[in-house]
Amino acid sequence: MTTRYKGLIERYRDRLPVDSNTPVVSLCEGDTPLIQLVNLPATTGKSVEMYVKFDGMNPTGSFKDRGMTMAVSKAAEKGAKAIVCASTGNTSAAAAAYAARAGMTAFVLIPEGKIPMGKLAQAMAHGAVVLQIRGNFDDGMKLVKEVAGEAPVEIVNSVNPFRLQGQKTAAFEIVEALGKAPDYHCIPVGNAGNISGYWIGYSEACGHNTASCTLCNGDCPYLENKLTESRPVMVGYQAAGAAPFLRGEPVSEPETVATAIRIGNPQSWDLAKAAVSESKGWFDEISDEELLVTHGLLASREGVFCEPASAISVCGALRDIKSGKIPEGSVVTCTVTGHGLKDTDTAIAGADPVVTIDADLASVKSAILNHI
Ligand code: AN7
Repeated sequence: MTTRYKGLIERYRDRLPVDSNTPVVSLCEGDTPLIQLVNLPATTGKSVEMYVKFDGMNPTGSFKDRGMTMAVSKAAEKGAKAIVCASTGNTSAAAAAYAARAGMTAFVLIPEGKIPMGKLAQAMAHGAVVLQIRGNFDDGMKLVKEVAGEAPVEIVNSVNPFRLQGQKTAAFEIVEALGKAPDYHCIPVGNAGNISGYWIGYSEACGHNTASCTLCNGDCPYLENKLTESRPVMVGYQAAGAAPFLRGEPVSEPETVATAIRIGNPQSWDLAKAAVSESKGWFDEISDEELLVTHGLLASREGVFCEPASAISVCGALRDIKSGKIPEGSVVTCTVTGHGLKDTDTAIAGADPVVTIDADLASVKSAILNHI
């Protein structure tokens, strides 16, 4: 028997809407590390168990691969020849890679000048048709929904329900790794697909065994096959300049250094609101300054190099642990959504400068002694 890991569709086939007719398009996504933080939790002065689900370790460097393997496999099942998405960068990278593998054309709409080079390079290298629009993500999303009615292209943004089906598997992996659900799950919120996907996953993992479940109305298909007994409290963090859930309405000119979540009109509004209210969780906002500090600390104190948007979950969790909103003794998981190599410009701008010295022993020695 081969033990080679073949991606999340094969791993969770019995919990996903696929059958023997579905041509599985996979890059062995999923099965990402759940890394316990060993240095940062102590900075809160409280005792908690804190983990990051490092989904930046997926094949294209973000959690989007989980949804994209499902969306592109289902598009292939329908015989689609082309896919389309709007993106702040990571969805376009994932769409481009999975389309390349499936022999499809990917059309990606990105906001001009607002995605980091790593993500642009991915879309271009995988052969997507990159359409840079003079507008933001929300403008692109609107156009994608319109064009899908006029041209033979399959939308692979998270308005495509298969995306959330793939993304729910991260919750299964966390429950399996911990042997139970965490007490709190903290996550960045942009277009609000991922928080919605996690809630589906955590709910299915425990057979929706809570009184009021908007997902299944008490008729969970997995009740007989539970992985755990409880669901976590869901906490969604937004960048302060792009925080429609805090404002209670769409934001027309979202702005943040965390370009991945520079989104003002989240498509999964209702699902995300339901996840937070059903779990008795909350949304909160984080300033660019705060999230950049945590972005630096995750890399320099924990060895976890993520992109700025991804640090917001850990930043918010640390703040809420310190204030006691998340109680001492809790098991807290934070999704770290994308890899740091996606956005090296922001990382370099925030790090200590490179030291340039002459190529001789005395210079190297004195440089070392200066830093000890
Ligand atoms: C690193 O790529 O929307 O709340 O177009 O890339 O599910 O949207 C990216 C979103 C968090 C927010 N962290 O997740 C896109 C896009 C990273 C991201 C989010 C994104 P959602």
